[in-house]
Parts: sequence; structure tokens; C-alpha cells
Amino acid sequence: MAFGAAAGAACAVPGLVRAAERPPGGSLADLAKAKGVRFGSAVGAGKPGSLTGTLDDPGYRQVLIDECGVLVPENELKWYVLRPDAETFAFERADRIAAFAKAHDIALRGHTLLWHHPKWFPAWLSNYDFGSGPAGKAKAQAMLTAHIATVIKHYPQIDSWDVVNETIDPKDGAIRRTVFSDAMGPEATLDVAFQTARAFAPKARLVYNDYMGWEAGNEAHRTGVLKLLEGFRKRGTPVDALGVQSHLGTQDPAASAILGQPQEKAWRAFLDEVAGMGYDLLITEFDVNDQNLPGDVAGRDAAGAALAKAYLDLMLDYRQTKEVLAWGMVDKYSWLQGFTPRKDGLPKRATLYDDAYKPKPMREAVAAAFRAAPVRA
Ligand code: 9MR
Repeated sequence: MAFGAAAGAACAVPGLVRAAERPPGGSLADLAKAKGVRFGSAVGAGKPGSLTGTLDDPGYRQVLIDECGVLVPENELKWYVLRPDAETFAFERADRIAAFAKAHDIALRGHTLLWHHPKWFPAWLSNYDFGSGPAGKAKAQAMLTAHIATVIKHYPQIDSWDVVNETIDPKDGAIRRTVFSDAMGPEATLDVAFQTARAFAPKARLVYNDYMGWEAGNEAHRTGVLKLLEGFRKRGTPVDALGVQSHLGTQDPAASAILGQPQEKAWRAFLDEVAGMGYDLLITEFDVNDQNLPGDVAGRDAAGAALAKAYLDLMLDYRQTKEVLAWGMVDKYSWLQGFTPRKDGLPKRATLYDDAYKPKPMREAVAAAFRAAPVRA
């Protein structure tokens, strides 16, 4: 969305304040769009009944309006939020985000139809007894397809879906076990998810999303994801893209210089294989964890920006990279504040904007990466 247009919108919408500072040179959405890329962010619906929280914060709303071409509900489409029980769909929280996006002419993408990891299943589902044999299989399949069909039909505007999220175990590259895979078989569970998504959203981009990274230690995870993607192709499962989450960390000494490091070769080999199978690439959850850097703010911001630029340059070099999503746009609302806190207790500086809604060097790094990126269709 253009800054000019956003300025008009800001005046027209009561309760909205302007972002503290508008970077010159166009919004990130516009800079990305010029190269055939869509830029946006995850956002939370805020706390029910409270005026605090992301979507309730006028300053944050304005950053999203100013910068984003697409929004993703951070948690609101997950089974544990959406499905209090086997019969009910609680769409209210995700609907808030959908309404906000619509009001500001911002696209919506979906995360996620099946987080195929037992840890993130609601308890009632983890304990669900489908029964055994063909009848159990049919019951499990009926529940999964009904969920996916209902959610997709509720949000026909969603044109890009993380259909399956994080099902590869990083330890051994195997598909994780859940009540669905126990009843239906692991591959069949994932295939049914994608086939159902295709049937009800024939034009949407269907994505397998995971956090395998470029750093050493991710080898088994990457191998498992490649095997999964190969299997999808062999079986004709309708999957369009790999979502590369991209939760980066500056704790790795090599992190600020990904280019030229030995890991770069392995990472490019992975991306080449994914692209070679005909998949598009999406950066779905970009942020930078500065957990182990010295406290100095300028130093942390410089390291985060350098890593962001090097990483995005590499990823955008692939014409297959079609969307870039930040996992939150303002530091104080980043999930990383509650995850592995810094030893000195200082807040992390993981996103593109500071807590006063001012753009940080990382915002400029992302803008520079879009400016430098080759155009794609
Ligand atoms: O940012 C999300 C956080 O608010 C939730 O508590 C957490 C568990 O649902 O999920 C976080 O988002 C995750 C995403 O859904 C999948 N990839 C990893 C993300 C960060 O943990």
C-alpha cells in the first residue's frame, strides 16, 4: 500500500494515529511488489476484551497499514484457537484480523490448516478415539476434511495457505505421529490435507511450511523435508510451495556473514533441489533473534540488519521466492520476547520497527533487499 494512500486512510479512520516516522522511498509492500514479491506480516488479534495487544494498538495498526500487502493471523487459525471441541468453530478472533485486512485493502493469507505436530493439537483432539481399522480411518479423514473445508469456505479471500505446518521431526527427518497419522497413515494424512485444500481453494497457493534452516545442525531436518517434497511430487499431491520460516538467529557466529560461509553451499543445494522439483519458495515467518548479542542497541540493530540483508539477498536471488512475511512488525509484540529471554533481561530487537513505531535498520535492510532483487513474474 502506498504511503500517500495510507495517509488518507489514517485520516479517515477514527482512533488511528500515524506511525511515528515514515521511511522515504515507498512502503515495503510497494518495493516488494515492484519485483513481483508480496510483503506482509503476521499479526495477533489482541486480547479479548482488552485494549492492549497488537490489533488493538493504533500505532501498530498504522505500521501494518503503511507497510503490508498481506496479513497472516499469527495464532487465530490454529486448531487450538479455532476448535474448542469437535463440533465448534470459533472464528471470532480470526474474523477480527480478516475485517481489519479488508477495511484497509490488505490481502489475507492462512496459517495453518494442519499443524501436524501433537504438541499443538488441542487436548480433546489428542485424546480423540477414532477407533481402529477402516472405520477409524474414515472417521479421522471425515474430521480432517470437514475442518479444512469449513475453514477455507469461511475465508474465500485467502489465496495462500500454509496447509501443513512443521510435520518433519528435526531429529530424524521423519513425519511426526498424531491421532490422524495413527488412523490414516502419515503420508495419507498430509495428502488428504492438500487434496482437500485444492478442492475448496482451487486457485490458492498451497504451501508446506517448516523451520529447517541454513545453519549447521539442520541437516536431518532439511533431508526430511526434501524427502517429503519428493513424495508429494511422486504421489501427485497438490503442493505449490515450500514455506521457509526464516526465524534467524544472530547467536551463530557465522550468522552475520551467511554469504561465503560453508553453510551457504549446503543451503543453496537444498534450495536448488526444492526449486528443481518445481516448488515456489516463500519466506513465511521472518525475524532475527538477538538473544546472545551484547546489550548495546546500535550493535544489535546493525548485526540484525546485516544478517537480514545477506539472507534476503540470497533468498530473493531465487526467482521462486514469491512472498516475504515478517513474523510481527514491532519488537514488543514479537513472540521472541517470551521465548528464550536474554540473560540480561533486555527486550529483544527482533523485528523491523521499535516500540515507538520507528523503523529500525532492519527495516531499511529489508527495503534495500527488495530494491536489489531481480524482477520475477
Ligand atoms: O508466534 C506464535 C506464538 O504466539 C505462539 O504462542 C506459538 C504457538 O502457537 O506459535 C508462534 O508461531 C509459530 C508458528 O505458528 C509456526 N512456526 C514457529 C512460530 C514461532 O514459534
